Amino acid sequence: MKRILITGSLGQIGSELAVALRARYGADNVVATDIRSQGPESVTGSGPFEKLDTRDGEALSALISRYRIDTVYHLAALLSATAEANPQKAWDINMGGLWTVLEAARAAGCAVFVPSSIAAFGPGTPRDNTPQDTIQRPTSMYGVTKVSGELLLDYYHLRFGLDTRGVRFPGLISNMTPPGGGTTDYAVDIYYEAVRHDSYSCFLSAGTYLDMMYMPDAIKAAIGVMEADPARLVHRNAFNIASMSVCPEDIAAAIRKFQPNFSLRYDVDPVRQAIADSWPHSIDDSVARAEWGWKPDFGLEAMTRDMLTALGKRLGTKAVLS
Ligand code: NAD
Ligand code: AKB
Repeated sequence: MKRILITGSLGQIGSELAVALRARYGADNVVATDIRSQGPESVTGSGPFEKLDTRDGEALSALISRYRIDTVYHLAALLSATAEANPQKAWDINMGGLWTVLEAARAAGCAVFVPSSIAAFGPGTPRDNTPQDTIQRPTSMYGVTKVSGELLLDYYHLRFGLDTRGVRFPGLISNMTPPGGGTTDYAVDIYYEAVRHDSYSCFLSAGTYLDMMYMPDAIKAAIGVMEADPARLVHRNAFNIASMSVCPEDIAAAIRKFQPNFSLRYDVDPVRQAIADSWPHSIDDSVARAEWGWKPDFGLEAMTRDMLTALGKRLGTKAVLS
C-alpha cells in the first residue's frame, strides 16, 4: 500500500486529488499538506492534514519520516498570472519548493509526481498538435519554472535513480475549488457566471484556442502515470495529455445548449492574453496514450452538462438542462 504526501493540497487540483487518493489507498495513507490550514473540510477533515511550506526542507523530511511516506504529489506552486505579477516570488516558491521536495525525496527514496503545464511551451513551439518532444522556450516566468522543473525531474531520475513522473496539464476546469491565478481560469469562471447571471465577461479574446481538461480526467492522469509500469515508460515526466482544444465561443455555445439565453462579452486583460498567445492551441498526447494507456473520458459537451448540473445544485440556481 502506498503512503502518500501531497503538497499544496488545498488548491484546485489538490482538493480533489486528496479525496481521490484517500478513496483509493485509504484515508490514513494520504497526508494532505499546505502552507495554509483553512480549506475544504473534505481535505482537512477526512485524513491527516499538516501545515507545511514546501521550502522548509527539515519540516518536509520530518513529515516524510513520521508518516513513512513513499510517494510525494508536489502541487504547491504559483500559477501563470500570479507568477507574472511577482516573478521573483514565483521562482522562489516554484523552484525553491521543488528543489526541497526533490532533495527530501532523494534522501528518503520517495517517488515524486510534479505537474508541468502547457505553459512549458512558448511562441517558438509548433502551436497545433504540439508534439511531446519539441522546442520549449516559454516567455512567462511560470513557463520558465515549468521547463526547469521538467529538466530537474529528468536529472534526478538519471543522476540519482529517483522515480520522478509528471504530466503537462492543460487548463483545468472543476466545480469544487476555484482556480488560483491562472490564464485559463476564464474557462471555470464562465460556468459559475452562467449559473449565477446567465452571462459572462471574458478576459481572453474571441478565438483564443487553448487545451482544457475536466478535473476528473486530470485526477485520473495524475494517478495513472504514477501507477504506470515503469518498464513501458520511455519518457519519465512531462507527458502531454489532452482532451479538448476550445476557445471562449466554443464554451459559450456548449452552455447555450442548456441555457439558450447565455451571453458572452469580452473585456480582454492584456497580460493574460499575452500569456495565452504564447501557448499552444492544441497538444498531441499520443506518447502518453502509447506509454501508459492515457485516455480522457470527458469532451466539451459532457463536461458542460456536469459543470452546470453540479454548480446549479450547489449555488441554488437551477441550470436549464435539456
Ligand atoms: P492552486 O493555486 O489552486 O493551489 C496551489 C496550492 O499551493 C494552494 O493551496 C497554496 O496555498 C499552496 N501553496 C502555495 N505556496 C506554497 C508553499 N510555499 N508551500 C506549500 N503550499 C503552498 O494550484 P493548482 O491549480 O492546484 O495547481 C497545482 C499544480 O498543478 C501546480 O504546479 C500548477 O502549476 C499545476 N498545473 C495546474 C493547472 C490548472 O489548470 N489548475 C494546469 C497546469 C498545471
Ligand atoms: C494557468 O493558466 O496558469 C494554469 C496552467 C495552464 O498551467 N491553468
